[in-house]
Amino acid sequence: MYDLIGDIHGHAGALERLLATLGYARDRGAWRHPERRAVFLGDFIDRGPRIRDTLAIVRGMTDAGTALAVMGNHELNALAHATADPDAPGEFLRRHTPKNLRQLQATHEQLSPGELAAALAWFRTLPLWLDLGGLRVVHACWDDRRMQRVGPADRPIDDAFLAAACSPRGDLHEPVEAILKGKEARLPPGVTFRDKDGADRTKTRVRWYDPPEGHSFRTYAMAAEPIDSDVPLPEEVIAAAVPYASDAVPVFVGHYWLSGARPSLLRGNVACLDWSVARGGFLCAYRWDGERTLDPARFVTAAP
Ligand SMILES: [Mn+2]
Repeated sequence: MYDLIGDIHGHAGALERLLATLGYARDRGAWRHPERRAVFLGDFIDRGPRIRDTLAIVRGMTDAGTALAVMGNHELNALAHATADPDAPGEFLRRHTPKNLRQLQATHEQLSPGELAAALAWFRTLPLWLDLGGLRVVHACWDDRRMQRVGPADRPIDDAFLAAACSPRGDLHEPVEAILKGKEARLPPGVTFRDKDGADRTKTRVRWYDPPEGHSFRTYAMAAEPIDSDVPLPEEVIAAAVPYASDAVPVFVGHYWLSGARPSLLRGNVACLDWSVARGGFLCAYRWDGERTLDPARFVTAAP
């Protein structure tokens, strides 16, 4: 059985406390549990104080076979940041703008060039999602239609894939963005909201798991993005939606910077385990024992 663990972002102390609470102990170089395996939902790097130790713990566990892990958007961004853009000589697939450099700043400060290169080589081995039979794992959004376009979840993350996925003109850009960053809807004219960084946004992340019919922007936006608009969703948002079936096996995601005193489910078979450990929240796990309907009593948390 599996213990799902949300976005860590360099908070190795919280990770060690969480693993200990879950019954894992360090033994022969890796954290292990006698009966269980951990599954990491991506976003290991950036922001937090102990990125090197976070990578050592997660990688030690995946190498030892005591954990699985999927790629987060921060890992994909780091790869794109370091990969030349074949269509723009001298440029990288992810441009080195001040905003993009800021996102990677803590990682660049804490890892030596050799450590960063080793981390990037490992990121290339991470699957984009995991279908484990009784449960599914993806960083931001499970969407069968887009996953079919991307190909097998363990396709090699080579430079050709990165160019197709990370260049806005690449033919895999739209599906990979949806899978690793979630789905967004452009807000009606004149409607904006202020995000946690103080920026005014003209798009909102949507509740991709729910059928969109009959919703307004207010009711279809993710809870962390309160949209003050009862305008119905436009046809193109409804047409592009691939909601997650309510009778499908549970799916676990990270990514969404949820906040609250304690974790809650998005739906009976959809759980987000990103409770903002890197911004005033906590690290969050879910102890899964095969249940088809998730149980909020199975969340386990650790303070940063
Ligand atoms: Mn994250």
